[in-house]
Amino acid sequence: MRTLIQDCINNKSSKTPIWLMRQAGRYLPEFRSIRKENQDFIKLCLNTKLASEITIQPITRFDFDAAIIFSDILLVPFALGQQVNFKKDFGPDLQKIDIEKLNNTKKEDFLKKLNPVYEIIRETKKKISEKNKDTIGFVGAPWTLLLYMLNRKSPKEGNFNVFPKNRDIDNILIKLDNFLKIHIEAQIENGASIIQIFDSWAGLVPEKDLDYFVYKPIKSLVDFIKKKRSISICFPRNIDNYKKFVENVNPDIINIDYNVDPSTIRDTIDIPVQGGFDPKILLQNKDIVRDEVTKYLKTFDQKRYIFNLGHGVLPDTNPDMVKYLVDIVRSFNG
Ligand code: 1CP
Repeated sequence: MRTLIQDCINNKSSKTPIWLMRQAGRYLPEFRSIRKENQDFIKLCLNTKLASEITIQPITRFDFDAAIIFSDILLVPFALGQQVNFKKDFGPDLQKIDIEKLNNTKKEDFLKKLNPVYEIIRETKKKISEKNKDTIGFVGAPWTLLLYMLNRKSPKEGNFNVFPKNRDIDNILIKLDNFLKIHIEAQIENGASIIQIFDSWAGLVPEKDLDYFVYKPIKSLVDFIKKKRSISICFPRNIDNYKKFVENVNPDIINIDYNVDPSTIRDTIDIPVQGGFDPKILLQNKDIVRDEVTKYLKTFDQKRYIFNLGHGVLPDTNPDMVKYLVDIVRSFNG
């Protein structure tokens, strides 16, 4: 049976599906209580029982149309031999890259390290099997992973050094392409019906380098997902020109950020669109939320649109507001 998202992108339903990036996360008290007892974030992502429970938490509360696996894009550098710590009030802290280790990583060892992720997908599928919802697996795009691997911390607030294109970079990108495909394939084989590719730092790439760092590497993954008969969603966050991205990469669904004008997107892009709603609006009062959500939905009325945010749910968001949001979206056209 097709899910609501699949019906939406095939033009078979006028109902707007909804799920939210970071729907499993710090705004939920039930997540925070597990997190408090599990200080090591990577370990938590690899704990089959807890990670599948966290994945389901927002489904139980809000009945979203898709469950995104509780995991992280930085598990790939971790499985390629680079140590990753998540430090409180700092973010990810990566050990210096060891090219030798990267070059010597074997497929079997990589898959063994990430095997809990695939079990989490199977567990999640089992738990929502009666609900006809999508299970979303994901990866970080090569550029965003490369950036974390070389910068060793978040590049937010200009906190990063530009690096030159050279043979080392070429080599890392080739390795990432290879191992991301292995990770994508295993997620699909274990039950992920959609793969979202997060290029969170695409906005930092200069126009002249977009082809090398963004379009080509992501297109390679999107083509692979197509070959596996799964669905791809791309989120090249803060990129200047989404239309050009879509023309070059041709994903099934494009996720937009909240800095772009949604009506321009609607008028210039023909493929299904996801997201875009500013997560900060959910910190306002209910009247504002209702007006803004309704305005957003009207912009995409009659179009193939999946409601989501232009970035993740903020930690200070009141879960009651998320419930309110879901009710507005569901009553808009149902
Ligand atoms: O309790 C905590 O401190 C952990 C916070 C947290 C969570 C809940 C992190 C640390 N990662 C996650 C889960 C996560 N990460 C998901 C789960 C599924 C869901 O959406 O519910 C997903 C899809 C991600 C993906 C991810 N991780 C991205 C891409 C999306 C984005 O936010 O731009 C990125 C960049 C990361 C790296 C990461 N993970 C966590 C942090 C603090 C960061 C760094 C962010 C930064 O550089 O500012």
